[in-house]
Amino acid sequence: MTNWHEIDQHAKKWIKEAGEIIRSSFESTLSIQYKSNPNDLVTNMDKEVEQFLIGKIQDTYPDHRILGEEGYGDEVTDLDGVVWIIDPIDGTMNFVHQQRNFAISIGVYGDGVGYIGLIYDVVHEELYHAFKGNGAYMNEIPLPKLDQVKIEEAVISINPVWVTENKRFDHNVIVPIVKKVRGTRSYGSAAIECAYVAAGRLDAYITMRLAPWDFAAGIILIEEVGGSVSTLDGEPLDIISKNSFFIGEKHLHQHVIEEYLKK
Ligand code: 2AM
Ligand code: CA
Ligand code: CA
Ligand code: CA
Repeated sequence: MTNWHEIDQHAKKWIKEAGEIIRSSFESTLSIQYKSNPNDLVTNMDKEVEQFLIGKIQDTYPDHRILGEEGYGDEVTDLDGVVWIIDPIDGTMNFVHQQRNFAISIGVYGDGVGYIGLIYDVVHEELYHAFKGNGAYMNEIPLPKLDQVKIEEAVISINPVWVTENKRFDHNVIVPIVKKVRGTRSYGSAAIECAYVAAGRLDAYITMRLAPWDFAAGIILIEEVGGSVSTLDGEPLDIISKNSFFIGEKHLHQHVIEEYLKK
């Protein structure tokens, strides 16, 4: 039997320790490299934090598998058994340019079911935490279920690039949504955007392509506050693949799917 409460206690401890490693790094010089292109950054801290977390997980749970963005974990192509999905720094560009608006993200799955979601906004010391069936919390304060919101009163997160012509999605479908809502924001960290939707600071988040480590923790938080999670077509996510991504308060989510995205 998997002891999810024990895993939860360990995960919380390790994510806070990883946060401390990042905070103390602000005094030293970063080494920054490009990945696929000059806007796709990785630093020595992304790698160091991923290796730190993987070391802790492997020492304690040698039979668990780990999918991490920077590739120090396992080749994971299915979700059998216990799988940790981790992003050591979500929002690396923010980490490099702003030293804020980034987070550590850890989602723990058992046979494909999300049990534990942790998102740690290191600089603001905000730990968002969800445990399946037990609600979502910010620093141990329970997050209420999301209240119904009308599109005219919604604040949604979307990157402005998606209202310009792009190869992923017809921007002519997105523009009317942006015109209709009360306001738009873009934080540049999918994990923080998920945490903010869960906390009611945002009503929805729309983006065209996220990887498993970007959303693995976030979707567990959203489910625990009664929000909806889907692709832009309104289909369920494939947890171990890249997906388009749309989360939000459930009535707003359904309205946007029916009136804008599926038309
Ligand atoms: P990262 O900082 O961990 O790379 C930025 O809008 C958000 O998208 C961040 O959460 C960022 O995560 C993520 N992101 C950056 N490049 C991406 C890519 N090629 N595919 C999917 N997500 C990406
Ligand atoms: Ca990255
Ligand atoms: Ca990420
Ligand atoms: Ca990352």
